Amino acid sequence: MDNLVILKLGGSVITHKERSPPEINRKSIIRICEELLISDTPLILVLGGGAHGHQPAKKYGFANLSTPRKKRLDGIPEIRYSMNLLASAIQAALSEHQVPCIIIPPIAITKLRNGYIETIYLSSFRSALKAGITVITHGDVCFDAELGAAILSGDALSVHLARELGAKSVLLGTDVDGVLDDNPNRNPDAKLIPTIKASEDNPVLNVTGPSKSIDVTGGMKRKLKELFTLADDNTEIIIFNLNAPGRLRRILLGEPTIGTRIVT
Ligand code: IP8
Repeated sequence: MDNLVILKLGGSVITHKERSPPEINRKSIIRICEELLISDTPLILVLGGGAHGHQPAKKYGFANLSTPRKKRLDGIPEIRYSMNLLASAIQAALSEHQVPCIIIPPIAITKLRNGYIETIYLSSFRSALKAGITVITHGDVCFDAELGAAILSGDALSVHLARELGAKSVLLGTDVDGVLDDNPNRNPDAKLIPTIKASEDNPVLNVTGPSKSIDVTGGMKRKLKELFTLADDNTEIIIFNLNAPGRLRRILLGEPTIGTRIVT
């Protein structure tokens, strides 16, 4: 699909990641939905877990590969319930603007093995997009052939969808301006890198740190590694600050704005 846009809404932007029990950041969600209205291309929104995903995932030991199968399986209902609440909040906000949209939960269509995607059945994505319906999906807990259950990150899902469905753009909205030249947790003067060449030995992989709050799926380094596998001359890949009003809108309009582009 030539003009498909995949937009990841970072969990730290759409939830209050430090608040427990998890809370949805409604103000942020309303603004994002308003910025989205100028887009008339097929769109998949991929939600990060934020407080709703990462807090219960941590509780059931998903940050640790040695967590017993039984404990992981026990965590599924709570994580699923929490992610449903988050996805429904996005659907409600879009529906208020008469944007036709549905939620496709990954657990229903995904097989993982050792935390990696084995299969995702995508026919509902294709049919929905063809019918002009925006798809909301998200990082999720999924059944895993080896581990019982594992977390599928929104980043891994975005990259998989982009590859399989042939996306024009993959836009990753986070709570920082893009990729910085030092770990912002250690160095507050860390500077933005506007363009990064996708290569496994790019030294930038050594300076980017994990995210500031609870994150069972690995922060910026993992994000970059996933995106590097996607880079080619036809796919626009941008990491940008979704907390900064107007940047999403500018990107969707094709206007220059602050962020990091991944190129070949
Ligand atoms: O925030 C994680 O997705 P991410 C999803 O994109 C869960 O890494 C359920 C923790």
